[in-house]
Amino acid sequence: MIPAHSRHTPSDRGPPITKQLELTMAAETTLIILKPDAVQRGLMGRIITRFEDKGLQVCGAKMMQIPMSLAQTHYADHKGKPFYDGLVGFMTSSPVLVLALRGVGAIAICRSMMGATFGSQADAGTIRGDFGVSNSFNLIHGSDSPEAAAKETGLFFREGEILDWTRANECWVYDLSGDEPE
Ligand code: IDP
Ligand code: MG
Repeated sequence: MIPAHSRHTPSDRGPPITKQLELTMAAETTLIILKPDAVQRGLMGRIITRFEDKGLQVCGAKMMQIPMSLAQTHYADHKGKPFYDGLVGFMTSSPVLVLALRGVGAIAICRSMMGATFGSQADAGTIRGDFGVSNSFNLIHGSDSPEAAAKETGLFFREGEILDWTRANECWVYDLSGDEPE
């Protein structure tokens, strides 16, 4: 139990540190990549806005051109499939924006916001459904499980590049009055 007199962060007058800790422990951090087509088509801002509007927190952001070796590691599960060479060629062809997004249930929330893999089949209202028609140029990657999220955030971000920070409006994004953030 943290004593009452030290429940506030020393550096500012932020929310009680016990509530921050509960939220940090309950939240997931997922890896999102805005793929070369999203960057080239000038869709970065609109896609990030969707995640921010939803209430997800940006904890890491990095623009990069993915080296071939990293693309191959990231998509290792797809090696041998007919689209694999095209996929790693596409992902390394032009800059991407890599994001670490945090929130309670962030992995599943981001996957549902992305929509089905093929732009031609993704529902209207999803990122892939609203911004694309192509099946291979499908704008966005998102981790599909807690194991994948841990592995992928470690592949794309170095120690210290994903930040723990508290949003000023956190207590209006989640109900923090109970034992768990809701
Ligand atoms: P996901 O991105 O929705 O998780 P995965 O099945 O993991 O979909 O495939 C990884 C990526 O490989 C897709 O996002 C897409 O860019 C590409 N891809 C998957 N299946 C095909 C295909 O049949 N043709 C072309 N590209 C594909
Ligand atoms: Mg996948």
